[in-house]
Amino acid sequence: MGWFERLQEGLTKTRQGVRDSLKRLVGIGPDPEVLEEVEAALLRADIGIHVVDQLMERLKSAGAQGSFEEVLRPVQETLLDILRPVESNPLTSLIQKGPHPFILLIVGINGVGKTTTLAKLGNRFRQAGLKPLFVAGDTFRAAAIEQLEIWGNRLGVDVIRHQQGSDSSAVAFDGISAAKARGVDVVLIDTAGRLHTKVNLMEEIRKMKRVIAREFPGAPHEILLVLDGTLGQNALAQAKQFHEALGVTGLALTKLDGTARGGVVVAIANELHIPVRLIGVGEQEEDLQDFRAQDFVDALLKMDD
Ligand SMILES: Nc1nc2c(ncn2[C@@H]2O[C@H](COP(=O)(O)OP(=O)(O)O)[C@@H](O)[C@H]2O)c(=O)[nH]1
Ligand SMILES: [Mg+2]
Repeated sequence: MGWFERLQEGLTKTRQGVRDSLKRLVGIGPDPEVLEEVEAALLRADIGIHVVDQLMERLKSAGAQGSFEEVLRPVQETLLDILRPVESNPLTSLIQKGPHPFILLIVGINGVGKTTTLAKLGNRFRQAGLKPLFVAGDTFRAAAIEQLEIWGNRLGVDVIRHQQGSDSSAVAFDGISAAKARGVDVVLIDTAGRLHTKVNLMEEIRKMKRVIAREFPGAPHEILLVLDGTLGQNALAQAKQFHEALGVTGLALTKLDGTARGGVVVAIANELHIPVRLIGVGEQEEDLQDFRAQDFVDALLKMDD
């Protein structure tokens, strides 16, 4: 199955609910009862209350529609208007044109897919002819360091690591020194994501940021926040928190292959306007795609039937 099919399959429930309710608008115009159903279905799609309000305004003023395509059109247009501005150039081309080495810090809470996304990115950069370096900045758990080493071995990417429990800023510092010495093009720095000491976590990453900037002025060049697409509105809350604390420059939405809640991408785009760089659609190294607004809206609304 291709990535688009997987995304489309992941969004099946969301799409069916929205489509079934919208279909009832065909031929009858803005009937209040049907509109209420549409509103409920849109809310369940996790695109967020503000976007639902925008859509409802457009649907109410649309008048009677002769076909399903006509009913769908304003919905598609509204979603595209929100998602197009957060589409970005592929990270690979930003790195090829950008500072050297390009330093990328990956942040997010535990279990969202940071380490996996980092590995997938490393794989992709290598395929584009770039030389990546992994830095095991999640020093909190021994398993996290090991996980990154396994990926490094599998992909043939060097890993800079310290012992478990050591200072994450120190390993970031070493990573950058190593990158300069070894002619690395892009440094991917993993971080911890434990939640029970949230304030400390943000402090720790802020410190990493400072140490990185001291060692390489202007860096980190990208602070990539990884969000788990299955978390729905919780992902939006996390995005706000991380953005406020760290100044996020890009987003990766993971697990869109298995979720009914992927519509949250729309809510996040509408509220935070942070470029959405990537979507994760599986657990393997090739299961990472550049975010494309049109593809996403198609997966959210279109069906082959
Ligand atoms: N289905 C699916 N699973 C994913 C995706 N990204 C990551 N995972 C899985 O999510 C789990 C946690 O990932 P990990 O990278 O260790 O998260 P971290 O704690 O943020 O570093 C692992 O089992 C991954 O294989 C994705 O796009 N789709
Ligand atoms: Mg991890």
